[in-house]
Amino acid sequence: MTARPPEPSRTPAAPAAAHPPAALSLAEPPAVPGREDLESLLTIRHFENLLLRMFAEGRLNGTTHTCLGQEYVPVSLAPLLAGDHVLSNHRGHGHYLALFRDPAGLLAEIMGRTGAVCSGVGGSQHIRRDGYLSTGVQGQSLPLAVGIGLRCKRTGSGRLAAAFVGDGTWGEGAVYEALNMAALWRVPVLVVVEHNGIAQSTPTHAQMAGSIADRAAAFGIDFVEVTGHHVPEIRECLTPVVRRVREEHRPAVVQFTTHRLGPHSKGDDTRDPAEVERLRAGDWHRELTDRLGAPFRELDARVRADLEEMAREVEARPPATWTGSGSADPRTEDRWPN
Ligand SMILES: Cc1ncc(C[n+]2csc(CCOP(=O)(O)OP(=O)(O)O)c2C)c(N)n1
Ligand SMILES: [Mg+2]
Repeated sequence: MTARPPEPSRTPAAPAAAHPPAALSLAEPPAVPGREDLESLLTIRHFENLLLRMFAEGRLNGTTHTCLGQEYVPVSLAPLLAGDHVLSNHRGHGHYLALFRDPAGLLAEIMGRTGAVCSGVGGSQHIRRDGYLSTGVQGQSLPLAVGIGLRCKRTGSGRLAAAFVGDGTWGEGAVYEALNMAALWRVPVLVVVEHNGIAQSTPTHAQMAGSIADRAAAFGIDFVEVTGHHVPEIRECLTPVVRRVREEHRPAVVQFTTHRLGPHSKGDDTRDPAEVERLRAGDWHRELTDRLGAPFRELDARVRADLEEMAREVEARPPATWTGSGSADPRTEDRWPN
């Protein structure tokens, strides 16, 4: 089963019929992602591996948080959120790459080289482009998303605000103030939770009482749990959920129950290697390699080689220069705050 339907919501104004269909019937075996999705998945996987290698080789400074194992989350959602406001977090490379397919702009940003998407002043965690904004401050994005979503509703723009957060971020009080306003004012906000069971080095069970589902229910907010990693099915399941947020202004929380395969940031994995190896056994990349064989391995090798080449080219560029605030970068169309 890929996704569990939401529990009945207690939002008073909402008729019961507004909820998603009870069960998603899955094709067996699961559908294979299309070419574009495969390329996005592999681009994110190899981009993140490349960053870890470059750090180990002393070619990168600062810090980074890779989304290894979680790549399918933003890839599933990207076409559903085209043109929307997307608020990302510290683990945001996959969110950015799935939406913009711009590994060179992101690497240049991380390295502070010409062509950087934010002129090199944002780095790994603070990216702004079109309606996309990331922050390394846990929980900061939710109040922002509610404000932006409210503006979307009032202007009738048809857009929504989606915020990606981790499970550990549910320890931040701002999350609950934001959920309260989102429910009360019927704001088109989609909260995407990447529940990887850990926050830095603290397992979720050691820091979270109850569940995210119950917390959403406390505010009468729709909740959906996604437990699989098959992009076409996840997208199909979430299409009506996103539509309801957008058109009926019903906030929703979608929890992806997922796995972090890499360290928290660069080399700080405190877990037992055997546990990580167990998680790797269920990785989408391993499954697609087994199922698709040679064509997948060829695509995998090509994407990886292209990124290596891109990295060499970006590394050789001169430093980025920042000319001040505003939308100097032609890629950044000013979509705020509509
Ligand atoms: C307000 C705030 N507190 C603490 C941190 C330090 N910090 C960075 S990531 C992280 C863990 C976040 O865990 P989770 O929300 O589960 O996301 P994950 O890293 O698992 O993707 C913490 C505590 C921060 N960035 N912001
Ligand atoms: Mg986490």
